[in-house]
Amino acid sequence: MPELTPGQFQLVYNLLSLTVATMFASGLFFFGSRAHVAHRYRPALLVSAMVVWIAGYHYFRIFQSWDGAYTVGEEGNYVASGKFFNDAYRYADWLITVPLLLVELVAVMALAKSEARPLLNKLVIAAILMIALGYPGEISDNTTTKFIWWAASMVPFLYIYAALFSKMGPVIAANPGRVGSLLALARNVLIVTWIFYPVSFLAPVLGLGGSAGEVALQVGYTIADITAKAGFGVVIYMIAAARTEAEGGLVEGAHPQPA
Ligand SMILES: *C/C=C(C)/C=C/C=C(C)/C=C/C1=C(C)CCCC1(C)C
Repeated sequence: MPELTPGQFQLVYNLLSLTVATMFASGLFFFGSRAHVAHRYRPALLVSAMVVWIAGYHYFRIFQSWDGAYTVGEEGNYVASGKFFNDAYRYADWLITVPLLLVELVAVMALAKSEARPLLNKLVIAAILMIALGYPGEISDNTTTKFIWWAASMVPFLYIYAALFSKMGPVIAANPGRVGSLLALARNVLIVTWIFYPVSFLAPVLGLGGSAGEVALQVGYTIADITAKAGFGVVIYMIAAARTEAEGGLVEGAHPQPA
């Protein structure tokens, strides 16, 4: 772990702490919002809640690990304590949450089962490959090794982008109005926020060495996670609500009244 100034250490420390709070709070919102959408879209909100709760747990562990990995040195700077900083929590988290984010998106696309299944299978396999191929590069200190695994991981990454464009285009076109524009927003939020990951991955090798590289990587991944999980979940909720309204609102009997 590179030596950090107090400001650098605290920036990451506070951001990790804020992320724990954001993830748990948004999970409560997604869970509670299920009652406002039609039955068909409730699983999408449940999955949104699961994603941010899983991430909240992992952020809590990353926060503890970050705190433990540093100690205050003689000159007041933060130096490695000798305890291991476990960055693998991120990859373990992504391995579960990235496929679930794709489940959320496909669920609100409201495709026929015969179309949704094969699409989801392809996306999930690509997502798992993308993360598994990135990990050996993440833990390597060798620039060439990092670039090789980065390039390998970019293949399934770009495949996911291509698949989303080709599959979502017709669905967006078939839903003029609010539902279509929200679906386009969900796709754009995904596409923009996911770019942060391969870029942050490269921060330590693209001129940002040492402490600045480590801080840029932690800040980049964390901001991306908040937007790609909590922010994305809000858009998924908006789509589910707009679809519910377009389909005639909550049907009678969805909320059984006490006799
Ligand atoms: C909530 C977590 C999300 C949405 C994580 C997404 C992660 C990626 C899109 C990661 C992509 C990577 C590459 C395309 C190349 C370098 C290695 C990765 C795994 C950082």
